[in-house]
Amino acid sequence: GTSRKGKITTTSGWTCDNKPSANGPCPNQDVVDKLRELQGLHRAKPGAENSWIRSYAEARTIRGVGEKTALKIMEIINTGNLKRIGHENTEDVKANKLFQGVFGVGVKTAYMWYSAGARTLEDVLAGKGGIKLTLQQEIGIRYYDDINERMPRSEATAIFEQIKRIAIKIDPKLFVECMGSYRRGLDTCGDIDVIITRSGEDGKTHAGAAKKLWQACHARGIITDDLVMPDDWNDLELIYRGLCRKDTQSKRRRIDFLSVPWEARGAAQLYYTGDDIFNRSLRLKARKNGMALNQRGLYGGVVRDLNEPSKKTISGQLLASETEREILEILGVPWQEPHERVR
Ligand code: DCP
Ligand code: MG
Ligand code: MN
Repeated sequence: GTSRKGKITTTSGWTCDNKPSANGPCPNQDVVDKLRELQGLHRAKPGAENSWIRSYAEARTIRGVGEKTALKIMEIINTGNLKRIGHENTEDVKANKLFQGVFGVGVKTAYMWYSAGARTLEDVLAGKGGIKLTLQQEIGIRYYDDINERMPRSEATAIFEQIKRIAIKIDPKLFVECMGSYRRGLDTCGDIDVIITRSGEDGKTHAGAAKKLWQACHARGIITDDLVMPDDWNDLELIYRGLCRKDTQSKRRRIDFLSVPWEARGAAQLYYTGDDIFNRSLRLKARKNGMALNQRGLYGGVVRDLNEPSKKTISGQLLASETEREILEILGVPWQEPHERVR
């Protein structure tokens, strides 16, 4: 992928092509072969995209790919196997699924651990076959069950209310809002997605606000562990990922911070509310109309390389970014409440 650590892109760690690497043959060669087959099929279709598939959402937006095919593609990506061709519940599929439940672990690392002889998380922790863990992976294993469990909405509310109180104390002009599945009104949340910005009308920016909030949340024991730190806490746009808890008796939960400039809040809200399929369809709509949408704004006059539609030759001028409404209006999409933006 093109993702920079801590930046907003998909989280897939897809790096294999069907070439042997310096470390020997690609460990996911079977998956690559299967995806290539699919890619070949979809290239032949009008309007099909030439890009790698990273998520169910992406798979789903390829013309001709229905729910079933998309699920199969995700299955190949996530497990390295396709049930339909008789690999269900084999030892390797089970171990790979288990390992990919560790935060930050994708097909590649899971396969490495399996190849080193590990079959359980205990094996991995014991360093079987010379396995070396990053700090992030250690935390991911220590709180494996907590992290993989969705929390009740009430717990997300309780955690977010504490964070909001802290934010207002730091600076009453700070704007913090709980996004993602929470804003869409779901009754369980996989994590807590907090957007952080600050009205800049007094000439001050939000720079440094996220860092202060992060430090204060640590000091109060709300944030307990860091998983992905931003490149620079003073950046005007940054992402942080960690663990938090409601109180000392509660389970660890995943928390994400997204800090953006005030001017970009609408685009960021739209992106961070999702869901991912809704986002994907908005982006496609923008693209079809010579525009481009990302978490920073909606851009017009975007000219793309005909052979590589993902490459922009002219990056275009900003059309809207301050409010979700403006962006949807220019896109020609009727307003949808967050709870309506669902798959
Ligand atoms: N997002 C996206 N594409 C991705 C990842 C995220 O568009 N590949 C956007 C849409 C998501 C939002 O970011 O709704 C938050 O991401 P989460 O992974 O936290 O997803 P949700 O909050 O929607 O679901 P969950 O309850 O599982 O956290
Ligand atoms: Mg979420
Ligand atoms: Mn999240």
